[in-house]
Amino acid sequence: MPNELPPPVVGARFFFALWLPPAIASQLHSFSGGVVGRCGGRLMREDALHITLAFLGEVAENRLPELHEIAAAVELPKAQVQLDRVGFWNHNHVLWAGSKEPAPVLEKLAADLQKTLVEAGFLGEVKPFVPHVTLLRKLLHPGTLPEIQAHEWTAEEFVLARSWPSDRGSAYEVVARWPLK
Ligand code: 3AM
Repeated sequence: MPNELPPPVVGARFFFALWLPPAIASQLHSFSGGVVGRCGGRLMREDALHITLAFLGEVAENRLPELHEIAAAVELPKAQVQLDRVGFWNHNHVLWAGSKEPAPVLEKLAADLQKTLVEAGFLGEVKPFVPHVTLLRKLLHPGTLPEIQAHEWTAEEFVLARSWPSDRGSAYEVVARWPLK
């Protein structure tokens, strides 16, 4: 079914992403819940777990059809994704899951998509890409970083998602999907 334009949400910020398969999201969410119990932090919702490929910020309503056209025209390969390590960023207090060795095809996916978005004026520049899934926010002291069981899957689609502030932190919604070739 073709992607339809969603009803607007005021202040929504858009991004392209790979959404996690539900079974892997569930396991990572349980794992993260254990970390919150020991160390605090704010748990990401299980159905919001994703790998951001390109963050666009607010997009003018009248440019959304163009964004959809660009995404539909992009020929990107399916990507093998491996989540086999946990990391912590001090600067934003985020605990994340990522890859010890990110697959080059995954890095190319983000780079190609960002390049197309720069050419179309949706992005100012191609940003360095560190494939990761944010698990917890507002974590002050992670202690010794725990090991995770390795998870792997083949991403067969990428999505356009939007987020907006809500009472319980950011709300996330997938608004459109396109297959990887
Ligand atoms: O995938 P993660 O969780 O690392 O932090 C936001 C989230 O990243 C990030 O976009 C993703 C989807 O919301 N984000 C939010 N504001 C941003 C900004 N101004 C941003 N990334 C870059 N610049």
